[in-house]
Amino acid sequence: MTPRRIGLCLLIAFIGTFTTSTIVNSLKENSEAMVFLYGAEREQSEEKHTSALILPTIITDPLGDSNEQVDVIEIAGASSGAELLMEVTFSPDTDIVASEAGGAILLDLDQNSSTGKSATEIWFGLSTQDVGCEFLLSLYPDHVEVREAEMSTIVATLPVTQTANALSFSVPLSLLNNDEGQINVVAIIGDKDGPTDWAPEVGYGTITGSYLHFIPVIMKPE
Ligand SMILES: [Ca+2]
Ligand SMILES: [Ca+2]
Ligand SMILES: [Ca+2]
Repeated sequence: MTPRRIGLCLLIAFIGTFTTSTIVNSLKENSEAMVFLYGAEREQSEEKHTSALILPTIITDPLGDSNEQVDVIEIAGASSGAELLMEVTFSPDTDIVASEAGGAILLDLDQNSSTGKSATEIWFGLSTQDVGCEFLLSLYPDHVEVREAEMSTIVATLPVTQTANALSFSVPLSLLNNDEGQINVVAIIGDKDGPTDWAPEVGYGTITGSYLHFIPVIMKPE
């Protein structure tokens, strides 16, 4: 007999109505009950979905490749129609507060490395980090500064949510030249004394502009 599906619900929510901390905290607290996907709906399956994708991973970086204490391992990000949402995850032994972990996140809004500032023009970026950034984010444990890249002018200071080994935040796209949300990204991560890790060291990660959806949570009968 074909298993009867129960508990099928489809909630499509524009994330712009939530704050980042609400999203992240809610998803972490409800990871067993909620599947959070970004962009196009993925194929439904007969399996019970138990894993939660909080934000899509756009950059992974090796664990243990930093000579210093601050070691980034993942950057996740997505955009809704109104906001850029990001989360920077550090190694479990990174002490975010003691190290004053943070860094510079370079945003290539037009996805064109020949426009804007190159990574080498921004705080010890690498020549192999292939962006031309129009904006950058100066990340600290408790806040993030949105800077226009050309003159490094601060256009806004926004709150950061800190968890055990990650920092997350949201930036209204209205602060980023009303970008449509497709953005190439590289990061120069560091501590209070300087850079300690780069992500990625070659190329870039890409945030894809689309709406965020809650999609069906399908559960089999026990
Ligand atoms: Ca690393
Ligand atoms: Ca550019
Ligand atoms: Ca764009």
